[in-house]
Amino acid sequence: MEKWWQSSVVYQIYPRSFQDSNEDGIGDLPGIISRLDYLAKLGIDVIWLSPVYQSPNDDNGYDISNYETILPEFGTMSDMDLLIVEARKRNIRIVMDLVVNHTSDEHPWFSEAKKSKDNPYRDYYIWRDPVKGGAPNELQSIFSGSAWEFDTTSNQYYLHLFSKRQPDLNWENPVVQAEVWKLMNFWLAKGIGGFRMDVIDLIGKIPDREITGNGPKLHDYLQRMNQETFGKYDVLTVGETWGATPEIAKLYSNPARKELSMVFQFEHISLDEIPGKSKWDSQPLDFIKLKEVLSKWQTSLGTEGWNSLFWNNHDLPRIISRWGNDSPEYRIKSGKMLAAILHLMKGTPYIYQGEEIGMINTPVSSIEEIDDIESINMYNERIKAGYSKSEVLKAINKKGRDNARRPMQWNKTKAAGFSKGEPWLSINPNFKEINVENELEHPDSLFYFYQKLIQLRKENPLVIWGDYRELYPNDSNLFVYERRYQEEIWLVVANFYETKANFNYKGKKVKEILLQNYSDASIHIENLELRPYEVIVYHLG
Ligand code: TEU
Ligand code: CA
Repeated sequence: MEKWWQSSVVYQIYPRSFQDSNEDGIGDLPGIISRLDYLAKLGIDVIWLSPVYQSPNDDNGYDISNYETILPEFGTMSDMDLLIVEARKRNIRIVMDLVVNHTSDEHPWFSEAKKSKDNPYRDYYIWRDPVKGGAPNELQSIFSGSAWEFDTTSNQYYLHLFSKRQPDLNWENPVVQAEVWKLMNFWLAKGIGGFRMDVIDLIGKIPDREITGNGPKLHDYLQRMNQETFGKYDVLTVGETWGATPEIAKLYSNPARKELSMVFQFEHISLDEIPGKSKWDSQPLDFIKLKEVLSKWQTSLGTEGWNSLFWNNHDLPRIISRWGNDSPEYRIKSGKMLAAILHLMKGTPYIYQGEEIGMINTPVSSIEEIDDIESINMYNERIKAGYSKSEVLKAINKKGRDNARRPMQWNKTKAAGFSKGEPWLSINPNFKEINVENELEHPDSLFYFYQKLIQLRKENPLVIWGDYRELYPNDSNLFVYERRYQEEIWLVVANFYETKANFNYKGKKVKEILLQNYSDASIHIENLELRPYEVIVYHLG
């Protein structure tokens, strides 16, 4: 059965950096409301809103201290209600970020829990006695250092897979589960469009066996969650699932299992990491492998699962800087090429704010310019371990999360139209060239290219349902695939690099060119020379 979210395009908003409305330099809900017409013009169907709940902002909202109130910096609950209504008027649904692997250490549950071993909230979290005078085991935090923090009041350790201000909830406790169902139902009753579930693959953890991802009880919990909460609604649920293989993705998203709508998995986007090391240890992208991985996900789910399509989010560097080319000459060309490859695949595409106008990374020259806790903790750890400042900064400039979190560039006025005050995080100095206003003035812009891709998806069932077949898998420049649906065949031919590349195709003739990033693409596919980052979409027949 077809679901609305299978033909939708999602736009992710990082509220702190989208649009400020009251000159405090922090993006907010009224700011988002004022930009809904812009998003409607782009053509998206869903907004995934990164967390806007009460939070001390140790991890910018991914540390929640009250799930049912809005952080005053972002506005009020009536602003939130208005956002839901105003978005709906434009056929846009709001998907909330559900962060329930952990809470903030300022959540009342944790304030109570740490009071004493017999506090009624103690079992909301994961506490263990010291072992041989130290941490219970070797589990590491994703934000550097041990995942165990010692609590002097009770002489026990608590678990935190992220910062020590993000204690992990104890999902084995049924009372914790009931609390989560309750807060989810609170939001569902407001008419939201669903949930994006932060690190949901970690909730089935067994810390004593050092199992974190894909724990044995994970899918039981999700089936129960579905039953107790969103199963009664027609909503989109997407799990952030770092360690998913296609087989695991089917467990999450096979409709017959009644868990989630889709996975958001990272196999393709982790390919420039040295295997077994961290995201900070980069290796050049293996392009053949990238094609293999993306193609594998296209063909392996069938009707037993659904996948997300993305290059970017608030944790990842900007894709044009990463795998495209962010020089003035090729920024737009490579951005269009990357967009076309992704958006003409099967799955639900996600656009991260600023991606549609080709925003790029913002290199820094000192750690003082960085806000992100993950980067700062890693910096301190590596400096202690003897790395040089310059090599650590190099890694941060390549992979650091602030690259995605600099304010949205709306126009060429002060602070890029993001705020009339001093932005909470500095703006990329390129905002006079790269901004929304500029994009909207030029018919050839990246914005209109994304708009066109969304329109193609809306108007052609082939993009949503068509079979996928990769061609020339071993070509070291070209990404080529075809989509087939009923009698229709589309052929996507992309040159991933700056060097020219030849393409020779024998078979069907070209009916028309559906999309291109140069203005004079050739229809002679039997012998084609692709220019730098050229992408052409052919309708064959
Ligand atoms: O991310 C999980 C996660 O493992 C990554 O953020 C990781 O830290 C790294 O940046 C990958 O490049 C989710 C959220 O998306 C992230 O923003 C939160 O910090 C994290 O969970 C904790 O809630
Ligand atoms: Ca504000």
